[in-house]
Amino acid sequence: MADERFAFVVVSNRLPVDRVVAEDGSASWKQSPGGLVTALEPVMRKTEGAWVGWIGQPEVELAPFTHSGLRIVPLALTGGEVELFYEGFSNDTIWPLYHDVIVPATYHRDWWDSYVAVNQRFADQAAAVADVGATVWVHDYQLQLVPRMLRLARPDLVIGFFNHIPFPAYGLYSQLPWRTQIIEGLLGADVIGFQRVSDAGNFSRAVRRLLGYPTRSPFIEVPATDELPARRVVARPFPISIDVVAFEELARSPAVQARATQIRAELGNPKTVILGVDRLDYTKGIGHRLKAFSEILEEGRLKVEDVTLVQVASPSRERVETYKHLRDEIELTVGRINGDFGTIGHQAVNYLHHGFPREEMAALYLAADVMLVTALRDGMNLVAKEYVAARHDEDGVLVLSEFAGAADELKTSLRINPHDIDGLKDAIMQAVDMPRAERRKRMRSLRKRVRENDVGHWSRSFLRTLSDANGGIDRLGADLDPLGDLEWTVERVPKP
Ligand code: GDG
Repeated sequence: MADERFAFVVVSNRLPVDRVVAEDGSASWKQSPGGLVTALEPVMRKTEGAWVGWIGQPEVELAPFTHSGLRIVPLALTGGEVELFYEGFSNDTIWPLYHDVIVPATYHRDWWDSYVAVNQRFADQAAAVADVGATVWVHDYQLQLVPRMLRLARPDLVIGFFNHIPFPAYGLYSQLPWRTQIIEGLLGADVIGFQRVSDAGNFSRAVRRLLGYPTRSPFIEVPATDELPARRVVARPFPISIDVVAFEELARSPAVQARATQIRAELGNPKTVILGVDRLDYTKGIGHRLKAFSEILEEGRLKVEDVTLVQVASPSRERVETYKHLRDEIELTVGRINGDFGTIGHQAVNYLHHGFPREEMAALYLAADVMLVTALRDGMNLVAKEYVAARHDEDGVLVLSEFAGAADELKTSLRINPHDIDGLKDAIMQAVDMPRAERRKRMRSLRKRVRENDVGHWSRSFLRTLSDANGGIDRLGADLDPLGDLEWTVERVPKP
């Protein structure tokens, strides 16, 4: 491994494979189902790329290995680092701050020190495996310092960064004691990608306010310092998506369709099935949705015999205190609603606190007349896109929060403000009562949009922008989409 070098390196906190330890203690690897792997797989294979990341368990040191043709370079984290860098700074400082402080962000200097140290290790590992002039694509909020660290170590590299979560308005961002270091860290990249136009705008404003660099969207002019020459950085939106074809295929399979029918039957064949699918996270607005649903039942606008809300809340960050409280709160509310409105044969809310295979998710989407996405803040929300991709029958109604990135694209959904409980209730009723012709019309146009921008398009347009930012040399030799996508174009402007 010592001299293995790659032309394309992806760096993310978690690796795209999960380590499964059997009862006899033997370990094997399973590819995690995320769309990111699917999107990057063609480029990874073509370039024989490598993926640097953590395996998700503390204190496990592993040598690099190959899994289904992907070169995996694991990076070990100690128990202390998991606590300070991951659960602390990443998930209890940056995550709440970047999601508009729905819960207060916690600032601890020792968490920050660990964040710096771990980011440096990720950067060192990436620098060690990247070939001369390689393209390195760094992902997400856990690794915001890596682009600059990498550039200082390896000025020859082409560096991209994609932020999967929102970037907050300056009024909130300015709370962060290390706000300048983070901005400088990100500006080490050639291209910084965000989910929404507003996220890219918030970032450029933070650069102007904190560093005073000139910006002319999508460009940021970074002046020369003692350490680095002057550079032009691109900061713009690239709305992420899913593998639409694969998801639709799954939903079309006879087994999944049969399972969808069976799910409805198991629920007692109510007139309406409403569905929520989320990681159990305070950003997803699960409490708001439950409140709206219980008031609808209370006011008699729907009867428990006619409607069931299925809420999948997959376990998430269970060691972080805020998440423990959230779980208690949600489960108390579900219990109250079922106690108040349930009958012997009918449960108002079918609450499922566990993860499911993808086949079951697809069957749930097909079984649901109404899909509720009520996020208070969400980078994109892939669940909304999966629901649309699954509905090859052109039926079903998507109720979608305007605070989810997906709302920018999915304009014929019923868009709601989840804080406006009356508005949310009205939208749920509109969805329940919507005539078939209108459902079909709206779903058709959602499906057109989702098909136009699938995850392959997303990754190709990011990599195309990255190669354009470097004088248009397609060093990956990959088959990249031309730009001109999604209401957003980047002029080809020569580097200063
Ligand atoms: C972050 C950003 C952004 C959920 N439960 C199960 C399961 N899931 C799958 C869904 C979907 C994914 O997890 C969740 O994606 P989201 O986009 O909804 O949310 P985050 O996890 O918060 O993701 C988000 C995303 O990054 C990508 O950039 O959109 O805004 O927060 O694919 O289907 N999958 C299976 N079983 C479950 O129980 N198999």
